[in-house]
Amino acid sequence: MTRLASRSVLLLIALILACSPKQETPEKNTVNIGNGSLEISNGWARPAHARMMTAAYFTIRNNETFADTLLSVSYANADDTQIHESYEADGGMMGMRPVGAVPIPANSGVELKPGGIHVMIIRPEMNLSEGDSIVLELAFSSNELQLIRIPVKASN
Ligand SMILES: [Cu+2]
Repeated sequence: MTRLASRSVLLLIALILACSPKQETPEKNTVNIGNGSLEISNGWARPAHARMMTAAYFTIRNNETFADTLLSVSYANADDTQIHESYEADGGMMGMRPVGAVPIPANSGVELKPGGIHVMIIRPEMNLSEGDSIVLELAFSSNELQLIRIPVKASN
């Protein structure tokens, strides 16, 4: 094998490893940011087939005396990740729509949950099965980026 070809094989292996949900940097499901001023806990994501859609949830507690904002959430192994809110449309039908950001008031918290604000994972590359875990990257206005690892399960 030429040197270039062996490099290509190594690159391919690295790409395969990078795409596996279980090979990402392990992070805890409960994280404290900035001496515990911001706490993220109780995260989970629903199982999904590859290329479909699913939702993820977690609780954010802000122990600071100033407000914060969840600017965005991303899952690396999906086409897109959006923050959505559920709402009751005309006729009592439930719909959902993207929200730009989620305010987290001082000394308060926000719970992302079914029927409320949630993270929409759009077209994951692989099946997300019960027992798997995924890493989400959260961006806050007060901090740069925070990784959390959350389990995949059918209900909380
Ligand atoms: Cu949604």
